[in-house]
Amino acid sequence: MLTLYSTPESLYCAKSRILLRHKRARWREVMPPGGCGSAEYRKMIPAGTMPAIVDGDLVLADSEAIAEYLDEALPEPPMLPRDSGARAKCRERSRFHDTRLEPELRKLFPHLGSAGEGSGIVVTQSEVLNQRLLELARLLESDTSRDSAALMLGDCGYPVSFAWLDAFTLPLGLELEWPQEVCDYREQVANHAAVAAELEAYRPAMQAWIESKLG
Ligand SMILES: N[C@@H](CCC(=O)N[C@@H](CS)C(=O)NCC(=O)O)C(=O)O
Repeated sequence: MLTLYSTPESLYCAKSRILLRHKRARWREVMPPGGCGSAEYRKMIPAGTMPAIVDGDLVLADSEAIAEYLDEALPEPPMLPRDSGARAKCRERSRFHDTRLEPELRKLFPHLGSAGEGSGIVVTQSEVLNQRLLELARLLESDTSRDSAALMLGDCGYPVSFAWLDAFTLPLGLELEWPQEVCDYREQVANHAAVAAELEAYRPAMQAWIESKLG
């Protein structure tokens, strides 16, 4: 059985679990030995990041590398389109999440409990995140190859990042404007059983983390 190294509140582990659930995979979850980033964990995973998987002899980190591997190892249902152009657009959507949207959300994590409405970081990140949401809207709008009924590899990071944005809005006083395209996309993705199940399981861990920071 596949092993997933994870912690309950890790956003990228939730991304991997959405994929595992959609593929109806069997897996077990363990915490990184010695904790995330520990010397012990780094002996196995040089970057020290989660998620990481062990599948037989294969030890693999990075949610995107894991997603591509799982889509090949567990081909049903396919989570990359057949057409090469559509496949590339799907990967572009995935990378937009990992390299453009989530890193801006991540900048808020250290400020929960200390920053609030109107503080510099919140004003700056509200602006940047609104820009990213607009860019995502344009990306979705211009992608005529996307099958809005199917859950694809490029969709798996978004539900959890959207949930974090919601959860941060009140305590931090974030001022977000959600473009209609993004709202529609969010609803389409959330309708998949794998996403709904992961969000239901993940939200308590996310809330517990937030409450631990708010004190
Ligand atoms: N690009 C990586 C990012 C993974 C990542 O940053 N994971 C966080 C947890 S959500 C982590 O391991 N943080 C601890 C660290 O960077 O040492 C991926 O997609 O797997």
